[in-house]
Amino acid sequence: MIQIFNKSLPFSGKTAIISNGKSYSYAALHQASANFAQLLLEETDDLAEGRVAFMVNPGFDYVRVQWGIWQAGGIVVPLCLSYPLPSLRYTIENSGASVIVVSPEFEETLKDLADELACRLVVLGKNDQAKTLKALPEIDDARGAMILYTSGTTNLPKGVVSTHANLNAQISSLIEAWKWSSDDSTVCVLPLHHVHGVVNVVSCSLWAGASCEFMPNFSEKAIFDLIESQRINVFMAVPTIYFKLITYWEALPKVEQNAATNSLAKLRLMISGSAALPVSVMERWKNISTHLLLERYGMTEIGMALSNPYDGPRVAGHVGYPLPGVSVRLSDEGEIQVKGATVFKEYWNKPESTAESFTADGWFMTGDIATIDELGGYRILGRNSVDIIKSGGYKISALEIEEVLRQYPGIADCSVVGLPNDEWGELVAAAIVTKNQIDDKALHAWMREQMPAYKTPRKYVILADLPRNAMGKVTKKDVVHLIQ
Ligand code: MCA
Ligand code: AMP
Repeated sequence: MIQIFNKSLPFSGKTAIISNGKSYSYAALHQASANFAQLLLEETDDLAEGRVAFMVNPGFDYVRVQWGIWQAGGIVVPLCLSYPLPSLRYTIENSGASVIVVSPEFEETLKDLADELACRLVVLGKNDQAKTLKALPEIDDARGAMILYTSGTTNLPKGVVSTHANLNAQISSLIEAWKWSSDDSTVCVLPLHHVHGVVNVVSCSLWAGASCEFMPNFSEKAIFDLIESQRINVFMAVPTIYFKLITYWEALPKVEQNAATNSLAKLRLMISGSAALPVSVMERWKNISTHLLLERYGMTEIGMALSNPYDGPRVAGHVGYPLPGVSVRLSDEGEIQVKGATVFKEYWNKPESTAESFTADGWFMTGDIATIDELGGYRILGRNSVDIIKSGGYKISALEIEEVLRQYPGIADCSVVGLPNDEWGELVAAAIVTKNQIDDKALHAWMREQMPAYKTPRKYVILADLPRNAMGKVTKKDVVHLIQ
């Protein structure tokens, strides 16, 4: 049986999920996900690692679909809700999904694509009633469970395949390190096509028998209201979100600031990750909330690897120590390398990329550069690729954006870089060399149709030529200086 399902069985009477103003018990989740598995098994006894892509709103529906796919033996491929059609098409085609599940409002978006690719289209609330009642298949831990797409040093995102064993190891490590229990309650404000939201928040809370509330859209006010209602005691977010919460709190009248601070102080745990937490954000948040944020480090391919201690001292600018069950080392060049049951199985259909990302003795090469202090604590210094940008906690490939930009009429050459930015970590910016006059607004609007908003450049600077080294290679550090 799926571990997370199994682990949560003793909590059947408790609230598992709060979404759209409704509470759902674990029993309701068990029942609804088993029903969804039956629907997927109408024409087969086992999905046998078939991919099921789903574009489903955060909340009870998302989890019942996710658990249903797992129980039917399939691999979940969550789609980003803000993706424009070309990005959705890429993910669905690349993963070879044979079934697409949508919340009703996404039916129109994906109907034609489902037809074209001969995928079965399941619309929640419309054609999602199971007609069969079969024994659910036995799921071996070694089976693929999830494919998440991550941008890397290639121009197109790669699918990271994690097995059930990988997810079980990732979740149980965090349950132990951060002392999750069934007394906890949290809120998910993060997107559900990445590890931070899917594993750290939703899966950990449900594995522990805690409750998880969902917020459909990010809203500073809604987060403060929820914290003041004292319905949650654990909160996780990316540094950009803490920056936004600080800005919001600073604009509140004094009496509301005090009320917010009092409620924040009652939380058990506040965590930051997915991108470097600036020391200034950590200090300002400590003054506002009384919490010294627990910063941790992870990656789609490995889940979480390093974490500041739950009980011991948390050091600003440091990401702490290896998590339970995770082995971490630094190469001679200072690269973080990781081994253990949490490490993913493979890049989907990319055996060469998979092989290239491991050392000969089986350690995953993260591409992040760090140092270790005398106590064994890690501090991230940067990345070994200038082509990877982190903005708002999202990993973005400069090469992917350059590839798209080059297709725009009038662009002769381009170079995409990340500019340091207090709020977003890095801001995506493009230096472009043009053949004729280009209207920035039209270019930006076109880019928004090609890729999700978080990937599109926020600044375009026209240069006569791109700076290059003696070998003719564009020197991105110089691009940053030229357009900053
Ligand atoms: C959005 N906007 C941006 C960016 N994103 N501007 C500059 N840079 C950006 N990156 C603009 C939009 O275009 C819009 O402006 C305005 O901000 C609001 O857009 P919206 O999409 O509504 O943004 P938001 O809802 O305020 O989102 C901010 C956010 C979001 C909540 C911080 O970026 C977010 O959810 N980030 C978390 C990503 C995440 O979960 N990463 C974890 C990856 P306009 O209206 O003018 O267009 S997993 C991972 O990294 C590993 C495993 C790990 O360690 O966790
Ligand atoms: P992703 O591929 O979206 O899973 O992003 C993983 C990357 O996020 C890592 O390789 C790091 O570069 C970065 N990252 C995650 N957590 C931290 C952190 N606490 N400090 C600095 N970088 C981080």
